[in-house]
Amino acid sequence: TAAKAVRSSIDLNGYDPVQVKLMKERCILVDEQDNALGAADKKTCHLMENINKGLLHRAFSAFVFRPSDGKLLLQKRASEKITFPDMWTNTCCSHPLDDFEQEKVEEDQLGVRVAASRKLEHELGIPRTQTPVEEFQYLTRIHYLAPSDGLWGEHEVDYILFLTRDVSVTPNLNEISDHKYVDKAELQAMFDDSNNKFTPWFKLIARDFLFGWWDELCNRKIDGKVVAKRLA
Ligand code: DMA
Ligand code: MN
Repeated sequence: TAAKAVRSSIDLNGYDPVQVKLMKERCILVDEQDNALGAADKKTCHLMENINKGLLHRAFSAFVFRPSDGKLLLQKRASEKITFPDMWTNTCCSHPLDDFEQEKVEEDQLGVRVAASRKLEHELGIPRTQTPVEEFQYLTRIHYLAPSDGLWGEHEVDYILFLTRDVSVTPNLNEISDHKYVDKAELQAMFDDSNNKFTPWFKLIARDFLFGWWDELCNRKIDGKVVAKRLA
């Protein structure tokens, strides 16, 4: 199997010790049809050497929108991150883990929903009560590959989840160095400013899904809240 062909002997000295520990998390390996094949640690999954041999794992990208104005919550990845540091990206990305029984459940995308709720709390300090798993709207899955710095990269089947909810943010500074809410024009202005760096998956998802979503947002307000649903 793919897992046998890979190695994980890269030296992690010199990286942030908290992030190094997180490299022991066990991701769910999948084939290109998202069939689960087993598990491998996060370090193994994110080495380009292994990715180039076809190693692929399951992930999610969560997008949290503010009900009052439909703005999207962005985060800037901390300098401590081993992959894609210091880049602006969507609210939260990570992986459902083989370490937790619940996060392996595929029915109704339960595993990735639970993982999204867990990581929104870990990275942004959003209490799990504010991210009920059934409220995430599942859009689609995308298969993509993106190098980070030569050594590291991503190769994932990525579940895209939208959530429209008021949330309280208490940043975990080991994970995120900044956060902000943006509307479509504000995000476009950020993209146009070459001083800003963005993760490759966020640029891709923004182009293919997010701008269209904002275009189709029903801006009619009910009880003072934007109805964040796609128009029929
Ligand atoms: C990995 O994100 C998932 C995607 C969709 C790129 P990440 O690097 O933020 O995950 P983690 O912080 O758990 O390593
Ligand atoms: Mn990954």
